[in-house]
Amino acid sequence: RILQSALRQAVLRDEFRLEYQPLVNLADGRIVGAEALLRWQHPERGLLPPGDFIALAEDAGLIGQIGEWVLGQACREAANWPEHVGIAVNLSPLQFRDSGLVEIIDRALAQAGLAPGRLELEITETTMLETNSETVDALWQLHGRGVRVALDDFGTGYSSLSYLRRFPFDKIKIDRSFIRDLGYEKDDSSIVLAIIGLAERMGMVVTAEGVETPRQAEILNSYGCGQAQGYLFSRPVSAAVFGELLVTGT
Ligand code: G
Ligand code: G
Ligand code: MN
Ligand code: NA
Repeated sequence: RILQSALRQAVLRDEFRLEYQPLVNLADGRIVGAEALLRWQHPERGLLPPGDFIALAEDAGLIGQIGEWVLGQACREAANWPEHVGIAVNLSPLQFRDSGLVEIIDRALAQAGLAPGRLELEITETTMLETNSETVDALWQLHGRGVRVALDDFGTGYSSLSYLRRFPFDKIKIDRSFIRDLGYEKDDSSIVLAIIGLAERMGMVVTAEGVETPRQAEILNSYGCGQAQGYLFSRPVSAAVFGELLVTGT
């Protein structure tokens, strides 16, 4: 069990790291961006995944501070990459509700010297449940600056198509549970095809998550899915290794 006090110390001691998982353009396999994934370099337990401590960070009131560090670090590291390579950052519902969010993002971009169009914010459907006029306003402000907004884990939460109509989403990320049995489960193929068609007509990019096999990639490409992410291309890797992937081209 991890204690709040240990997490507080981790913030002070700067024990967090980001790993990066490539997002590839399905048609040619080229890297077009990365999703930043948070890890805690615990002094005794080693590298801990976010599932082990994000909920605790939220309960302890630390997610704002940690999330701000994530945004700053992700923007700084992305500023070293070629301009066509973007960076996606996951936002906790609590960060989303913070009235200072737009300012925090402005500052992260300015301090890193990163163009707003290279930053993408990943927001889950569950997060969208808790919207109010202020959060909606923040989304539109960020969108107005050119920051991109992605609806993450699409299809798993309380999916409401009205979100797509009311909010400025630039991208849908299809949850990996729909990708897993692609080509074997007829219903999954229908759902994935429908999401891709919907996104296309609404001018949104689609990313398929959890792509693990060449067959899944092939099917998704034939469906017209623009981007993919998953172990087939790469696991989440350190900034240094991601930099090498950018040079060698996957
Ligand atoms: O890295 P891993 O594959 O274990 O990611 C698990 C989940 O943790 C992801 O689905 C993502 O939503 C969440 N996550 C990863 N990094 C961050 C982060 O920086 N902030 C928040 N709030 N969640 C994150
Ligand atoms: O933000 P999100 O919940 O989508 O976080 C992505 C999570 O999915 C990370 O925990 C990452 O390690 C995991 N992941 C990424 N690619 C794959 C994959 O191909 N297969 C599986 N099973 N998990 C993946
Ligand atoms: Mn995500
Ligand atoms: Na996801």
